[in-house]
Amino acid sequence: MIWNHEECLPREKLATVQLERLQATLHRVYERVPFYRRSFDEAGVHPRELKTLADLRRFPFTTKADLRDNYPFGLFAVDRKEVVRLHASSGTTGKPIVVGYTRRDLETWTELVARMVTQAGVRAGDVAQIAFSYGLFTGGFGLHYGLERVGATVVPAGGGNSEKQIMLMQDFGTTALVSTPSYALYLAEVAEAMGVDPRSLTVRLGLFGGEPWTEEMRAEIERRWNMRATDNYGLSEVMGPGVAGECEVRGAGQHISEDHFLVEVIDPESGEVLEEPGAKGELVFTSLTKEAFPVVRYRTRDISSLVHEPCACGRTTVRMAKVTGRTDDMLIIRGVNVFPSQIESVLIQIPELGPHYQIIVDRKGYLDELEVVVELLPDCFTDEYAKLEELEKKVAHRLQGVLSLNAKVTLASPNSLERFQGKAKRVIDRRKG
Ligand code: DLL
Repeated sequence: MIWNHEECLPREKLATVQLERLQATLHRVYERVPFYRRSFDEAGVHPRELKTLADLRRFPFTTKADLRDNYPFGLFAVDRKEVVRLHASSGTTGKPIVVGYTRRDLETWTELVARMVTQAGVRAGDVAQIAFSYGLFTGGFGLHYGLERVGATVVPAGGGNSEKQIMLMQDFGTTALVSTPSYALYLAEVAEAMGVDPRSLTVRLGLFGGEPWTEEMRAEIERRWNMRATDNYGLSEVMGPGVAGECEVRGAGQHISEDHFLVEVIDPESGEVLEEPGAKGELVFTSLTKEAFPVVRYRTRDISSLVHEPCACGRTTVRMAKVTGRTDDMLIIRGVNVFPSQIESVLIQIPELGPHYQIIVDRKGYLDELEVVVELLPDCFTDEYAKLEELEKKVAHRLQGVLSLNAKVTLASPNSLERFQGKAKRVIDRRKG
């Protein structure tokens, strides 16, 4: 089912719409936001010089540091009085990144989330339990209004209260769970500990996003819940959830709402736009319809690639492949680039291990050390030292195969590692500071 015919515009028509909106956005920020005027002037470009979509390359990037430097409202393109909602996400320093929405922005957001949840398979009459926190994080409120718009019965459970989440699922007949993928796995554990088999619940669909996850983790969630787990992507700076989401075609990737967000993939080192179809690089977004907080060439630091072939679902928008990590969470350990998602995909394939783990990076002398602490499944827990040692060796060997790096593996007893109700914080880098 398609929510809005604009998801299926012929590509030439879409390009026309994008160009018009892009020109309007550039003029708008140049006139209204001193930061953009300055940065365009410094780069020697003016909005009127943008004649084609490709001309956007001549315009400068915007980074998280620019957002931080203009904290809190410096990048707003409307008077603060027109802003009816604020959200925030973590910055690189103590202060968060603040984003604002006008009434029309909230309407656009609602429509884009309605699109996204429809393409994932939510229908009127579904009972959608939102286990994202409602607050400055865009997850809770962002999903909420779009789900209501499609006619789902929304259960605004919020983050945390895990046992209660399970009870609500049982009593309300929840059919769709909305959360981070790691919380979905945790909730399965909580249910099991309560003596409830998650597979026996009515949850048939998961809408997961907010953090990177692997295909292996998807398979694990689907197995434990007997549900279809879908991925959706967004970031506060660009809007929140609803930037992109998977359709019902398995493995197709996430359709980007290109009539509202122009996407580029760049080489994170050189900043050059990568033209080859399927090239992997950093996603860069320009908003096309936002009023309060437009962004021009915002560098997401998220690594992905684009799929341009037409999708069997009929939508004409490009799709993004699963995000494999961020340029800034990439760990460099003894000169080797390591993405936490690589480690996860190894761990999750080893049947004795549970889905909870921690990556600790430290420096001993001049040498970086990688330690992976991972929980054993309760059934595989033993106090036979030799068996544990053998398993640790096996895990280390598999990690070596994927990372080309020796890792110290520590098996932890079941339920000993910290659990997260929002985004999991799995990397501890002790080399910093
Ligand atoms: O996490 C928005 C969101 C909420 C998306 C709920 C989906 C569902 P931020 O807190 O600003 O916004 O964090 C954005 O999270 O740049 C990615 O690095 C990461 N991220 C978000 N969704 C995904 C995903 C929300 N599906 C940052 N896969 C982004 C991988 C994701 N990473």
